[in-house]
Amino acid sequence: MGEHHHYRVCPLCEATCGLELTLAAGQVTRVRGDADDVFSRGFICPKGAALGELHADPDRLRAPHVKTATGHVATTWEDALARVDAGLRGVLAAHGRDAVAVYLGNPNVHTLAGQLYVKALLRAHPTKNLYTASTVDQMPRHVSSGLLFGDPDAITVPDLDRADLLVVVGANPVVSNGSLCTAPDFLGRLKALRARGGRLVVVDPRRTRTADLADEHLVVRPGSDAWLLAAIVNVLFAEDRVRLGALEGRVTGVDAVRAFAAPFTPERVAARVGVPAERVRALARALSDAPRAAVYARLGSCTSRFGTVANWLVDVVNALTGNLDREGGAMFPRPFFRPVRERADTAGRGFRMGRWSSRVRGAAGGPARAPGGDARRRDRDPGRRPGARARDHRREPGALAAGRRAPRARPRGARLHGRRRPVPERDDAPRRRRPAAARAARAGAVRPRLHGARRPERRALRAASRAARRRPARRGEILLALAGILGGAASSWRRSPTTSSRRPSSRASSPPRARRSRAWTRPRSTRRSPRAAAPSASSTSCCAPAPYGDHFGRRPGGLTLADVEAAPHGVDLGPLAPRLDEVLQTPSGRVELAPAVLIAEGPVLEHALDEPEEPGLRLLGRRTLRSNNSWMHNLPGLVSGKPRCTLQVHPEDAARLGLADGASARVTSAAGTLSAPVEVTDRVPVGVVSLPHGWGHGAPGARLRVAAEHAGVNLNAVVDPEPLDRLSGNAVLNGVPVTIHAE
Ligand SMILES: Nc1nc2c(c(=O)[nH]1)N[C@H]1C(S)=C(S)[C@@H](COP(=O)(O)OP(=O)(O)OC[C@H]3O[C@@H](n4cnc5c(=O)[nH]c(N)nc54)[C@H](O)[C@@H]3O)O[C@H]1N2
Ligand SMILES: Nc1nc2c(c(=O)[nH]1)N[C@H]1C(S)=C(S)[C@@H](COP(=O)(O)OP(=O)(O)OC[C@H]3O[C@@H](n4cnc5c(=O)[nH]c(N)nc54)[C@H](O)[C@@H]3O)O[C@H]1N2
Ligand code: SF4
Ligand SMILES: [Mo]
Repeated sequence: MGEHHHYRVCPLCEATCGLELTLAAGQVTRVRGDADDVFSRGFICPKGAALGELHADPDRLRAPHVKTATGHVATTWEDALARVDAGLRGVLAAHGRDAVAVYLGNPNVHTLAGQLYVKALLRAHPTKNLYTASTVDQMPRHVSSGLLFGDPDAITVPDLDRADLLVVVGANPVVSNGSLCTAPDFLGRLKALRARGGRLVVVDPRRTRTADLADEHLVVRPGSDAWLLAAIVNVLFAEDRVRLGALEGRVTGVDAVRAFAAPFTPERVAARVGVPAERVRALARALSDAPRAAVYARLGSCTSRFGTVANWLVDVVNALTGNLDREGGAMFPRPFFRPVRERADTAGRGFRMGRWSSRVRGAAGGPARAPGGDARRRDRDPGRRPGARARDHRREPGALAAGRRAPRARPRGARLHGRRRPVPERDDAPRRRRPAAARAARAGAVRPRLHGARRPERRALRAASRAARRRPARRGEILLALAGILGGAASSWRRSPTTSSRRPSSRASSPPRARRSRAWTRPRSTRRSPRAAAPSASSTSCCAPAPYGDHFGRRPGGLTLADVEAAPHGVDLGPLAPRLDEVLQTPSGRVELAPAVLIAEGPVLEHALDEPEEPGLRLLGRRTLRSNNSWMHNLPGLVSGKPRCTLQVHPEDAARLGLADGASARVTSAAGTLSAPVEVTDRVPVGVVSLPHGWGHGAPGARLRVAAEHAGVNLNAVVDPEPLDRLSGNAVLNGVPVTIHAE
């Protein structure tokens, strides 16, 4: 049998690299970067290259499992869904829809099915108790964007390919491949920046691989970004360096920002930030002098107590230096799937915060509008609650999870093990779901893989579909079936999930197995493919009504799905362009640089400067090139080599604490304790230790044989779930105070 090549988009991370898959005899025999891909140009990382191995992993679950007295047992999807239906129906009837919480894990945002059908599920089941990985990740960014621009999804990305100065705060894109900045081959782009005479500054407590590349590395104390950025703003005003550029007249609140920053002189914050005042001042001057500069902040800036303040100040600095919405600065990408809004001016409804608080512990809700939500449906959009507190729902009657490994993803996740769960949960099932790329390549099961880079640094639109679409992707079917169940459409999901919410079945009371109910697993010509479903599941998700689309023929020359399908290596939509007026939805119709809730944080931030720091070392997480949060650890090709789940300790701390390289250390925090092997290294500064997250595969019942041999420990066993970023409810995952003892 001959070889076939298929072009797909890697579903593992935001870089969205184009892949060339080689198939022979139904097996993926090779995965390479697609050299002709308009966006990634052949780049691939070790995880993408391992997709074939992931596809073939014998431990990957290929069927749903139900929990029995003797452990988890494989079953059919019909049976699994019938049980979910039976279990949830009772809970919904007795306690109402808020009794069923939903947790959405990270992979949902990397597949077409996730993007389309999760929306359908949430619309069918608008529970207040929605938890997502966003609140252990990027919620501060959404809140600050909501307040500044009126849209929590209006997230600026650095224009990497044209910037002269890039300041990276709390991100390690050389390893993570970038986040909230879709840019395949981030490393290559950073090298290109330097090669054209640009400068790279990295702000990170650890000497990361990105820091290795930088012209300057500011080794900050964990959790201190808000002070550093406030001091930069302070210098911009004090030295009369504020230049709004094209933003002149389109911004409110400049004076309030000046007053906010007044107390935070570089001298005042130096000790707390851990960087001498002169270097802070020099960075502010460099940002103001550079022809085109961008501050880019990510995970490390979000997972701290002042995460929202820090993320707000990032765009404040971008605005005050004239770099917001400017080429080479911090720009707004134009996603292919958002509708074009016809409107007379830039004013909108703005953004409200926290509508409810948790019934269980009074935790603040997330923003009123869920990221990814559509402005027009604000009132029905359930918003998000702190993922760090999802475990509160174990005390409540129902919980449903999609695409998550929450126990390892959330603070104190370890505690979830062994808890009784009310329904056979989906999170047990998908431990090794087929990667979309490899899966899409299976002959006969190909569906369009429309992939518009989520927040592209350069926009690209790609479809990877060659064959006719015979049936919806399994992922989509499952999500629609769950939507049918949760939407109270009785058992109609058995007939056809795509229509279930409109056609409740009258046979709901008959025993599930007695019915002929395999329609949803069997392709039918009447069934709609994701492509056909797209306009109804989400009117924004098909290319026709979207910004580049032909608007069903009304805009000749616009893109059609056929154009996209005819370009297996992608359609290049050109470089980023200024588009602030399209983005703004604030009540004033301007960039509201000084939202009251953020200005009110000034005294809190100032007071915190003088608070004595908690004693102990500070624990940081880290990502490694061959992991993807909690997964990819069951692949021999990725997990072999030096142990990666090590506790990095600076040589001076190691000597002081009597810790030898390779020996075991006990790490204790207010939340818990764990043991890990020590790696003595100056990649971490004195006073800071680091352990990667996503490990701890030795839990009873786990059936990942390779991962179990390299189990590692779960960092989140010692991450305290109590502290949250006040304004966004984001978990404080980094800078955890710990004590360490040799064992
Ligand atoms: N290989 C790999 N790639 C991944 C992932 C993975 O697990 N593995 N995960 C994916 C996901 S879900 C995401 S969200 C992205 C995240 O991608 P990034 O945002 O690049 O996140 P990290 O690589 O964790 O880098 C965060 C950095 O912040 C630093 N840091 C910690 N605390 C502070 C602080 O208070 N201030 C400052 N300035 N820095 C701090 C840490 O030392 C770390 O180097 O990566 C994605 N890509
Ligand atoms: N201490 C600490 N904790 C962290 C972080 C940190 O930096 N430090 N990072 C946080 C971040 S940024 C994030 S995003 C979260 C991630 O938290 P989660 O999203 O909960 O974790 P992942 O490991 O990405 O979980 C992915 C799971 O989904 C499965 N999966 C893959 N594809 C599919 C699919 O198509 N369908 C379904 N149903 N399942 C699928 C995978 O096999 C895996 O089990 O972790 C957070 N936790
Ligand atoms: S960088 Fe991300 S998208 Fe690219 S190959 Fe690696 S995992 Fe896949
Ligand atoms: Mo994430």
